[in-house]
Amino acid sequence: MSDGIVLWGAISLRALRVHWALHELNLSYEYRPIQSRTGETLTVEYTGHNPKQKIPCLQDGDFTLTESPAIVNYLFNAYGSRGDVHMPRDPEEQARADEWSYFAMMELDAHSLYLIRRHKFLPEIYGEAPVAVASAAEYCKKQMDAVAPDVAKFAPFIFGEKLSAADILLSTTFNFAERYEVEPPEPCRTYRDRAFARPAFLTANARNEDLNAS
Ligand SMILES: N[C@@H](CCC(=O)N[C@@H](CS)C(=O)NCC(=O)O)C(=O)O
Repeated sequence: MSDGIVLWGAISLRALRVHWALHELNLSYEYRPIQSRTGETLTVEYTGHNPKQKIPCLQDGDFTLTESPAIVNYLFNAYGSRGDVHMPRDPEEQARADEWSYFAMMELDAHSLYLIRRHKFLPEIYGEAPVAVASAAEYCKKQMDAVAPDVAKFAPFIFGEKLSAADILLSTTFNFAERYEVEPPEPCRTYRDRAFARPAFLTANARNEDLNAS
């Protein structure tokens, strides 16, 4: 039984964000476990859903959405009442959530980590660029060090006891950094570990690794 939601994307750190949001919100969904760089994102059918030919992609009835942060925020805004999660209560809280989300998506994910991913771990596709990789790693480390004192004050999440959409984006991005060999400072690792110990994360992580459609 599904809630009319379909998620495309498996074995992907960015698809994992969406699996996690769906599980936090107790939403059932159909799963299309297509992977990047297998040709599965290049089919005519999938390109019709996402012309960028990337994962993840979410369908909710007739509504189709790409970009993992947009999907996570959409799910929380549309279905926040289905989970025991934190929704920003006023413009200041929304601004704080945006600040952490854009920091994770831009300063860490887009500016630094995706560059490292492409030029250090996939050089056969994107080419080698050791100077750019070293510079991106240094930049990423500096940015994480800068926010570490604030992360140490999370109790235990950005807005307190309950997990928010911004926590999904931030904690998964600290994890990308570790995966791509840029060690996050201790408060960021502890925060990531707390978030990743949640039952919804563990179930979502197993689903993201599972290649059986359902
Ligand atoms: N900004 C996008 C990035 C999506 C993305 O780059 N996904 C990767 C997998 S994690 C992908 O599909 N790569 C395939 C490719 O670049 O061909 C998001 O956050 O959803």
